[in-house]
Amino acid sequence: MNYEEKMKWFNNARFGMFIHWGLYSILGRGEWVMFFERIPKNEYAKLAEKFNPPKKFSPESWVKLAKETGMKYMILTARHHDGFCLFDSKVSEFTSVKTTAKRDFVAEYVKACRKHNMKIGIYYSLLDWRFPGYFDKNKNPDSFNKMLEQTHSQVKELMTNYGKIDYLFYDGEWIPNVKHARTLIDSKVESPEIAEAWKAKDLNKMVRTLQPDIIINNRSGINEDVDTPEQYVNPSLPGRSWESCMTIGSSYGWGYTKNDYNLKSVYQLIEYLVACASGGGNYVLNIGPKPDGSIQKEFIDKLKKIGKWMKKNGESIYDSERNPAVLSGWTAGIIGSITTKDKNIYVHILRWPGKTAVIPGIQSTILSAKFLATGKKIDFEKTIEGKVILHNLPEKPVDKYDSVIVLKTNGIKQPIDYTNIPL
Ligand code: FHN
Repeated sequence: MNYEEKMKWFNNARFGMFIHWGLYSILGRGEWVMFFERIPKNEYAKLAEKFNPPKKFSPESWVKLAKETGMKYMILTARHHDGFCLFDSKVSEFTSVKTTAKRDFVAEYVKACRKHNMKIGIYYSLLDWRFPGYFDKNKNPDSFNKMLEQTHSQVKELMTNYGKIDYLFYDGEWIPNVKHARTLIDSKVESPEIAEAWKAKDLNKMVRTLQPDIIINNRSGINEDVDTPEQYVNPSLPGRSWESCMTIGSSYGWGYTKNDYNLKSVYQLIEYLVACASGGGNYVLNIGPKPDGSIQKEFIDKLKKIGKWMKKNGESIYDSERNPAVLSGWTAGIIGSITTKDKNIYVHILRWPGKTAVIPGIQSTILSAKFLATGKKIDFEKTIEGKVILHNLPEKPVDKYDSVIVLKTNGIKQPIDYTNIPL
């Protein structure tokens, strides 16, 4: 298949689930606990003896929740920076198959995804804190090279032993004292020195040979297929695929964090989802399951509420085009955001204005206006300079979070821009 066909499922998905799960989940203080608390690797490794989710736990419970939330793909941490593998590896003893759990969770995860027609993403951290050479490549080249060998061997295992993989999410590409351009602020720049250090060209060539239709993110030092802004929304240039990944709680709480009270509201999460869809990108929301595989109740409640909203309004999110609207910024005035698809303009009213709503910048000819969730028609007028004014709206918003109104156009796409309307 050609590139556009390969990217189609990703560019239409708009919504995915990230899963950070591993030994760190036992401690409940986030996935960087080994690093931040300077836990010696041999002491940290003992956690593998306690990592033994009950037999009744299955990753299928995560997949079912993702489905109910309206998500189309998932990304599971096969191995994070701590080096512990949730898969069977011939080049490491530090895996969930060779320690107490005696389970290949990646195998169980991919099986559950396929059963529920969920696209399969694998997260793999290039770095491994257990190798001293990672922290000082020049002082300890042998150790760095052993880590590099492990990385190439394990990526090959993941691309060979688990059937068709749809998306490879590299992470942990940064190396102390090696020039690294990608930052969390700007995820769109390549890092040739990093790519060279990881032999990323060879690595990705091997990946694409084993998985010809796979999508690879931009975190091996090479841009590949997808930009990955993290904890913020920043649309890539038109024609470039992108996804914003985010935690529900604090930024370093990707792995289970027991007492993280700084959780985003459902309202905020939907606003971010709409902002991504408005910019023609995806929103990947993270869950950090507890060590037994279960997901904390407040996360389940939030996701189910988003799922209810998606059931009624998903049409305004899935397959959305990159919206040329000046209004597309998610802080656009009293209204909110606009997503577009085919002949429709979807107005996401996140801040209900009352009986009348003014939507400036609509140049297209509007044939009708209605509420997406109910189909109820709305009285509207279109002014000469491109304002759509919605009349006789209910006093209260029709949706607690985001009331979506569909403006049907005559199909002739016009730019959505209100800056040409004189003040
Ligand atoms: O260090 C990791 C972090 O633990 C988490 O996995 C995020 C998710 O994209 N990536 C790195 C921070 O940028």
